[in-house]
Amino acid sequence: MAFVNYTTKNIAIKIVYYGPGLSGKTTNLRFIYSKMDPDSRGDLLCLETPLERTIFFDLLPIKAGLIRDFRVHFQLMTVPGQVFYEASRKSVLKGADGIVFVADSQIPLLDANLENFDGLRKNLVDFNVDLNFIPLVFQYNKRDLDNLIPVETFNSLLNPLNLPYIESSALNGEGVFETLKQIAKMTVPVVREKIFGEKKEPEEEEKEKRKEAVQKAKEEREKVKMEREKEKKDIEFVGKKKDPQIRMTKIKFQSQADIESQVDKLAKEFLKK
Ligand SMILES: Nc1nc2c(ncn2[C@@H]2O[C@H](COP(=O)(O)OP(=O)(O)O)[C@@H](O)[C@H]2O)c(=O)[nH]1
Ligand SMILES: [Mg+2]
Repeated sequence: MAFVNYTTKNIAIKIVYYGPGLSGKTTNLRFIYSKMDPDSRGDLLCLETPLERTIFFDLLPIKAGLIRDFRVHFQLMTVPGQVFYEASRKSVLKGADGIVFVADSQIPLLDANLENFDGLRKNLVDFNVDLNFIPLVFQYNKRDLDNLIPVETFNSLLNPLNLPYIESSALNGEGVFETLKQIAKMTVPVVREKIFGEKKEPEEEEKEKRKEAVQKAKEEREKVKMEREKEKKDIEFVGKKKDPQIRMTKIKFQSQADIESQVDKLAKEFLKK
């Protein structure tokens, strides 16, 4: 749920970039950072916890427009990708107002995308959030590469509700701002409703329709998963590129509980600026 400061008249909206490891979430934030006026954005923060392996996730605060006479800030956050960081993924997800699902379009990564998406759904259930009703945008990333998962496949497996999807090449900046605009467009009215008015429950019929569509996609995903288990190949990732122009501020956290409170604190600090 968005933070509101009634005294300074600021609203912070949390957008989480979710998706499997190396799908391009950080690349999205880096591109946004590099293209935005320093007055309209904060530092790109890179958060790490000293677990067995260092994990990173990123936070980029940006300013954008008004809701009534409240200034709107978006907190763009990424989640750590590795399978064993489910707990960290969950704490980043807590209180998300909108989600961008960044899928990796490389064919060998279809399973990773599907698994990660199922994980997203499960993690939200624990916060009593239904993925069918939270603002959600799909970004099918790495479209500049060869050997791609067709958009139709993605849509039938992940996107039975026909939500907005963007074909992107985050590395080249293609589709990055389009994605951000789309998720902002979907999230702002929901936040506005939550803060300034009654939240309208979707009609029962609409609820049922969405549930059915989602169930069908789930069954299809299971089928694809089973087929692909049989033909698992080695996965090749594209090489990491460092962008020397981007300065990242690193913050170390001591524990899982710390992550949540630190993220909250950072969000509130940015509201004062
Ligand atoms: N070819 C290509 N590579 C990309 C694209 N987006 C990200 N990458 C690369 O994929 C790797 C992982 O990206 P990163 O943003 O760190 O993934 P994250 O784990 O989701 O944060 C990096 O080497 C990126 O340069 C893209 O659109 N096309
Ligand atoms: Mg990352």
